[in-house]
Amino acid sequence: MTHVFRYERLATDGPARLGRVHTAHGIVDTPAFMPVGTAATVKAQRPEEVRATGAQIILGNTYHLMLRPTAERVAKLGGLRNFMNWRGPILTDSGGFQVMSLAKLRKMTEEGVTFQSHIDGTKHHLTPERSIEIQHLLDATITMAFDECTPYPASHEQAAESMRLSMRWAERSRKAFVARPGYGQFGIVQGSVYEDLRRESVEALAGMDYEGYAVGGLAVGEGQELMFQTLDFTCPMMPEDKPRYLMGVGKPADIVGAVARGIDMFDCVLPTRSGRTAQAFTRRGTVNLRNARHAEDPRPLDADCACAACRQYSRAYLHHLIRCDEILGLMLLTGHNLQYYQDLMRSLRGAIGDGRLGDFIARFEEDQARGDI
Ligand code: PRF
Ligand code: ZN
Repeated sequence: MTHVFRYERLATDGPARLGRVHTAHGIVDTPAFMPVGTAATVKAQRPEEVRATGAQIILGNTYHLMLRPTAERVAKLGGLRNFMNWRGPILTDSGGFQVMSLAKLRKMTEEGVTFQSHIDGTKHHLTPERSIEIQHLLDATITMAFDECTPYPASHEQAAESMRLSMRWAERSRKAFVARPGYGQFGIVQGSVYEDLRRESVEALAGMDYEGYAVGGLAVGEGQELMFQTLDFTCPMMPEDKPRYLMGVGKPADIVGAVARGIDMFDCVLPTRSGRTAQAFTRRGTVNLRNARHAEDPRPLDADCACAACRQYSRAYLHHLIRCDEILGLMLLTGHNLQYYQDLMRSLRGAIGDGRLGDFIARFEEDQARGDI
């Protein structure tokens, strides 16, 4: 076990990077996908199952855990890793993004945000200092700076004002961070789709010398083309010797395109939200298992997948479980989707290492376009 937080760049293929993040709680091979464990659980999966898919790091949420069971209680129980029995690094989001998407009666000032819990309506306050304190109480391996995710669309003036507030909050977040060996903090680049604002943001954050840098404010309705355009100019501005994390992304094709542009880390609820959508990700694109066409299909969901759902069950059975709202359906589908995402990341790492990312992407796009048969 290493005790220094460090990013090691092993190979590049164009802007894409193959690397390794060393942390107090283990190594993360990058490009990496972090399954989302919002409420101290990756929904419908035991931590050992999540690990078995190849995941080396998961994401936790300040917002949810501060409300239930509270950060102080998690701290008393040995931190989030002990509490949920995840034996690897955890990155926690800082809470502002979740307040804006979930909480009621939100009020934002220079100091921070005041809001009402979506659970019981109780009033709470989050500031950069309190967010970092909560993330420390959770014992997060990687804490995120407290920011405002600029809504889309935003005028240049709105985006500038929002980004500058995030940069003042980033300053306060960095001061509140208590450095320990193997732990790190990431700053979050904002600036919407404006090149000059992204540059101003990267420069402000680089001066604070974070252990890593995230790109925030994307995948908020701008569409894939504008997201890629923004990454095309933002990634080259970011420090080369630090990991780069694209927050809340995304669909498999978004991840592939972002990796090709120089992103190293991702998180997204898509593979684990499958319970609500019955959507399975496969090498031939997405499949909705609720669809009647699967009702008598004896084939596996994805013949090329090594997950339990694909090795042991038919599409017909998965379809049946989902139609009946059976818990096992959720478990199997989530396990498959997580396996698919981790297999994709492993393939991307292999392709970058071999200098054949271009070929891999051409093949990926062809397969996805072919569709499920
Ligand atoms: N900021 C934070 N968390 C986030 C985002 C952000 O901009 C996004 C945007 N896609 C997802 N999660 N702190
Ligand atoms: Zn599978």
